[in-house]
Amino acid sequence: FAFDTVIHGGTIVTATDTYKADIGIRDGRIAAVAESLAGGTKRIDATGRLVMPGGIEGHAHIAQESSTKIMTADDYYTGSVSAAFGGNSSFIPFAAQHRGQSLDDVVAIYDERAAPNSVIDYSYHLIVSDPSPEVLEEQLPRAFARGITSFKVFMTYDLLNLGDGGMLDVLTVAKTHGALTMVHAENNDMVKWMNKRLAAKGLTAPKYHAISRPELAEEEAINRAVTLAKLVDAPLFVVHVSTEAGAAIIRRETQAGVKLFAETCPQYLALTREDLDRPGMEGAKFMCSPPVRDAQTQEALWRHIQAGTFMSVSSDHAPYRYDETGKLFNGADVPYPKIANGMPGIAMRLPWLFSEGVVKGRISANQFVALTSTNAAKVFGMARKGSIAPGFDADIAIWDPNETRVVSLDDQHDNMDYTPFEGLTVTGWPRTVLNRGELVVEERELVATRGRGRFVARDTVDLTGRPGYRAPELDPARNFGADIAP
Ligand code: DUC
Ligand code: ZN
Ligand code: ZN
Ligand code: ZN
Repeated sequence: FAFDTVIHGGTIVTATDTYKADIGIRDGRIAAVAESLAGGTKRIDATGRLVMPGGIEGHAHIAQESSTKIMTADDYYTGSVSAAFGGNSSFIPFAAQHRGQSLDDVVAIYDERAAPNSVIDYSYHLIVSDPSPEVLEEQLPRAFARGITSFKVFMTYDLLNLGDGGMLDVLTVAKTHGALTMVHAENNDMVKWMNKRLAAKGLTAPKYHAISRPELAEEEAINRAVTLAKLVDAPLFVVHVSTEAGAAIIRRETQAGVKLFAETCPQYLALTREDLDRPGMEGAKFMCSPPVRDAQTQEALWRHIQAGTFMSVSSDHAPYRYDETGKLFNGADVPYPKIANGMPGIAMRLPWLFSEGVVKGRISANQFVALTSTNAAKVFGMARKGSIAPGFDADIAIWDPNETRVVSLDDQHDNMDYTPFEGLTVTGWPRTVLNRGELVVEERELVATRGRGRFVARDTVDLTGRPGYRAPELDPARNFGADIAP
């Protein structure tokens, strides 16, 4: 047996097991996992280290223009480098359609942005903002056929939200092809009404952003999104859940068999609305949508992570610098609705979750792997990624579980001028990351060449354990006289 690389002496952690073994890699894949492996053109000593599947970042905004034309600070080079330093070996950013644009053009634009630049494997979730008949009947199926098997829709923002009918159309097309619809669930009219009331009182500082997007706006929209998905018995993924009430809906309906998935993000566990209450515009650094909430919500979201309500914890990396290219694009002293929503964090997702989750005893190391890699591989259709076993891609992160550092901007390796995690103490850091057997980061030095990452054509969503829900009127077995089931 000839191996290109052998990782020896480490403790392997997967979503189900923890054990000491060596890993033999050949032609980019894991060829053997055994107690002791000789050989290897390159041998990596992992003594005292944890050897885990590389993270799969399922939610990031990279080289993406917002609907109001503000470009993220990270392109596919800096974004993928930052992801790799954060222990990720692949990621799935969004490819965003602006209204009037064909999805074929959108995919071509993002291919140009990603292919020459990414240092790790990548795919896209398509953001659909304009579900015209051509989009629904031709372009979405074409995107699906080339392995883009998930689509994000919005229930908020005037330039993005589809309305309930548009959502039903997208859900139905996705269902027909085995694709997955992701949803940003906040009630648009509730937010706009709050904005109007706050503006009338002159309350426009960044801290009012958190007030303007009430927890009830998320709860209502999650309930509505799940109800729409039930009508057509389509799978649904609720992104960036930030409330206890929202998580409770996910839990209840998942247990009832609905084809439902959800994530939350470190910012909802680490930050509160008090972080927006800073002098001047500083609070803008902590603005994201949905907004960060309070300590009670943090505890509730942790309980839902422990109980398995969330299938993943994603970064929602949305990097807008604290300058005129990003947060202050519309001016240095503008009301909060004119400030870009989002914060960076792709390099902190895994270290932060490991430190707060595994080191502090809230979750096991196996749960950590499930939440950061294995479940994303299953739900987003990356069958060869997300585990350590013969036949899988050699996507591996080697961690020092004992290294303790205070978080700084230098650790991020992104193109940002701040990190919202600055000053937190984090124990457990990824040191070496491989993607398809190639070193991307070695002992916290970048060794990959620009553009080595490859597009991953994805499979369909794994719906194991989710029988679904049949609306009686759309259930052919009930035969109410008009079969219009999608
Ligand atoms: N939604 C996201 O997913 N990220 C940033 C802002 C937003 O509205
Ligand atoms: Zn060995
Ligand atoms: Zn969103
Ligand atoms: Zn996002």
